[in-house]
Amino acid sequence: MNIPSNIITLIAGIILTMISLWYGQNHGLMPVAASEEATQVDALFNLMVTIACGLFLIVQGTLIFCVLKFRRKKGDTTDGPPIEGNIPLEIVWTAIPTIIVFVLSIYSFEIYNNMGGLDPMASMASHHSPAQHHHHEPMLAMTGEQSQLSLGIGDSPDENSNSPVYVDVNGIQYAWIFNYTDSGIVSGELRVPVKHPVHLNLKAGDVIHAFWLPEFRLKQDAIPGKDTTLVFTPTRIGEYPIICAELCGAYHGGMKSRLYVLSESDYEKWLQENIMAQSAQEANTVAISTAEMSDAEYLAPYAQEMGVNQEIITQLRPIQ
Ligand SMILES: [Cu+2]
Repeated sequence: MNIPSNIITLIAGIILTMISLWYGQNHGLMPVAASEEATQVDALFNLMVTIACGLFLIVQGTLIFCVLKFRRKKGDTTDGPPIEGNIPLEIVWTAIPTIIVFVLSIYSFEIYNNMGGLDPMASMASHHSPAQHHHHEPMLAMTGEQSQLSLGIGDSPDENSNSPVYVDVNGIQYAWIFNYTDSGIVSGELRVPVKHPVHLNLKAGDVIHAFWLPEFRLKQDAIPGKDTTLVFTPTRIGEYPIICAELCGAYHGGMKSRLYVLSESDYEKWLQENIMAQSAQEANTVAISTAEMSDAEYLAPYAQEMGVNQEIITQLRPIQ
């Protein structure tokens, strides 16, 4: 059997490429992708896995092939041939990694830009004014709160996108507190409607924390005294972990919360229920305020405890 070596090389190359392409799509290393951003990050990650798989097979394949093919024959005590340098080979193995690095850097830069990484100002400027979505005015033209510089991942302006949800996120040792700017709801868990852009404004109350959503492929630092932004669009209804990814103290490992992506109607329902619950709570707080109570109201719980008739207390007059 005498197959020309370049045919063998070609066949090996095809097999290697097919294995790499398959593994790049089927590595199973990532959790489910639950945001628009995740799809882009995964595309880059899959490309890197494909390349890494190909390189691994080439390097390890060559190594194993050489160990078997060029092993010392029995009784052979001669030296190997004195090979010194190979210019074309060196050019090839320098050029290929260079091209790979260029492709990956341009591609990842493109994705970062798509996700609004270079334009976090846009998300600040468009706060509560969707009409301005496409106007990237220079910083000097902005006034008031809009001039506040914010670092982070902004959004890619999209005319067809649904109305955004704005949430202030406060990271403290050891919890995340979510404050819905539009409805005033305060919660320890984040609930968002599916397919609506979510604008998070991150603050830290004590030390640096990091807001990490593995299923959304996003992570953003929460820095004391410096607001940061994170904008994403959930695409998949479900329950996902929120993890603090910055060692922030003794109970850093317990700084976890949940993110619930709800259908639009479920989200509306939750919003209404919580606005009602919150205003009922506020109403209760007012009633309990002792300054506004009559003496009878104030004494009622004590009287009951002491077995004093409610009617006697209503007879009480303030001392003149
Ligand atoms: Cu933390």
